[in-house]
Amino acid sequence: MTQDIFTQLTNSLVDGDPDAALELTQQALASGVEPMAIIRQGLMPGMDIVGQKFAEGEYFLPDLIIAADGMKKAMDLLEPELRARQQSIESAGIVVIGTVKGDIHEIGKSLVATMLSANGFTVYDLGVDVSKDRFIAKIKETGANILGMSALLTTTMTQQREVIKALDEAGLRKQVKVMVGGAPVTKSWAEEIGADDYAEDAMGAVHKAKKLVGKA
Ligand code: B12
Repeated sequence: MTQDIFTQLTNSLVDGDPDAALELTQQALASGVEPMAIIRQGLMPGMDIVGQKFAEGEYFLPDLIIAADGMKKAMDLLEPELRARQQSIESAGIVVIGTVKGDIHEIGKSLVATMLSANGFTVYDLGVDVSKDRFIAKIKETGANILGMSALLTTTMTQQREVIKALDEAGLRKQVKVMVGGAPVTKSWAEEIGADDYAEDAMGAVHKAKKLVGKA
């Protein structure tokens, strides 16, 4: 039964039916399926298939947009549920997060932001297409001790390096631990650009962030 709803959720994104994605998410929550399982086992496989079909030339940009719409509708429902399931006592740290300049992919970044905030971090989400100056200004303003940067395109990953350089130049590099992520980002890329860590997914990001501030 649960596997069945996961498959249907995956198909709703692949078939470009955002209303079905929303309805199935509602159904899954109502029947007690954990929100993180809905994301991991239902929605993310759908986005992966859509991405693959796009890369192979079978799907086009409108297909990506419709799938993203379905995922976002589902996430709007899931985010409050994710938050409600975690209790935070003291702030684990202050995080500034955003998707780098030139890149408008927001779903993964927002999921990481939600999970960090659900796990006790104070999170300032700058959204997408964030310039290095905006990252720097927000870190100065908030006294953040973690910076999270998302990049989904091989052409925008390089912005992560630029922001790290700018942090150095602004004398902020010692104050903030830098975490990078996004589909094309790897551990070796993180090392190459001098980031402190990388995580493959939102739960990994929470674990790594806690480690970076000595709370894990
Ligand atoms: C949805 C989507 C879009 C939507 C985005 C809508 C939105 N509001 O976000 C739209 C339609 C706008 C879009 C546009 C484009 N896209 Co697009 N898109 C995707 C798609 C299908 C899914 C991305 C997604 O949301 N995944 C689900 C989330 C939950 O996963 P995630 O983002 O990977 O995030 C997880 C981890 O990476 C990690 N993570 C993410 N961020 C961070 C940050 C930190 C700090 C940490 C620690 C971890 C972390 O944790 C997250 C949660 O688990 C991917 C394919 C794919 N499978 O990735 C292509 C993909 C990323 N897009 C691609 C392309 C080419 C484009 C366009 C250039 C297409 C075009 N010709 O215009 C444009 C670029 C626009 C721009 N300037 O940014 C390519 C990139 C190829 C490359 N290697 O560079 C991909 C890989 C598709 C493909 N296979 O070809 N896209």
